[in-house]
Amino acid sequence: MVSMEALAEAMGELEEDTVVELLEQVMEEGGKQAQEAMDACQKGMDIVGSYFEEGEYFVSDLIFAGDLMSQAVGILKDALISGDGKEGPQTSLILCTVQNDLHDIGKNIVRSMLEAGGFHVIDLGIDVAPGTIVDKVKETDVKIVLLSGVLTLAINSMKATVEALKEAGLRDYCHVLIGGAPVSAEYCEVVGADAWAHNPQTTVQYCKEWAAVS
Ligand code: B12
Repeated sequence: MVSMEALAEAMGELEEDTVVELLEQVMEEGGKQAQEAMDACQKGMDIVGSYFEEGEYFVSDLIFAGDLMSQAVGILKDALISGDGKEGPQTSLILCTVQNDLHDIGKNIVRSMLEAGGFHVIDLGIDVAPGTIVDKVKETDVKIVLLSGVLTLAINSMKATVEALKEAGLRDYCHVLIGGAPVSAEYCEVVGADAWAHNPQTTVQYCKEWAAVS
């Protein structure tokens, strides 16, 4: 069994070899600890964030941490994602990281989970302006829009996106789900979204419910 404390610590200290070794051990042991390992990696990212705030780490360390986190997701992916994607509703939906935010590791995890759940994900990428999202909703006629954001200021961009959907007369026809580290029930109300989630599994549940009624 892999020690999750050791994994979180190695991630926080950016010890790449140890992180890879521990994650490979999780997979060699059948992947049962994959979700726990994912959570430990995220704890490690919080440690990285604290070091950054304290001035001990720099932007270059954040870049390295991002690469290491992507590598971790790559190793754990097969054990994290269940389902062959064929049983899902095959509904199309839009997913992106909102304007002014360049963080996409969490968004990419959500995308993988949704695809495994049978959804067709139209991924608009990062730093996506409200107008671009509105145009894509019009063009594709999707009924589900998922907004990701990791920076606190992403909340403003999410709110601007919901307002742009309203102005375009589209808000009543599509469900909006927001996710990412700063998101909460309170922010969900501020943004004017239908729901919020941190957990990709909950996201798939919401989307399945909405796909069934749209
Ligand atoms: C890696 C990293 C970066 C990398 C990102 C690389 C990449 N490709 O994404 C780079 C180097 C680009 C970066 C840049 C910056 N970063 Co940065 N970064 C991080 C770090 C260390 C990890 C983020 C991460 O990937 N976490 C792991 C993923 C898996 O977690 P997650 O995104 O939360 O996603 C999960 C859930 O939230 C959820 N989820 C995510 N999206 C969605 C969407 C939906 C719809 C749903 C339902 C769920 C969901 O599912 C995921 C899986 O569980 C964090 C620290 C931290 N504690 O997270 C800081 C952090 C986010 N960064 C921070 C800062 C300040 C910056 C910079 C401003 C630094 C600078 N001075 O330049 C820039 C901003 C650039 C910009 N405009 O966006 C701050 C943000 C502070 C704040 N509150 O706003 C943090 C918190 C660090 C800190 N403590 O100071 N960063």
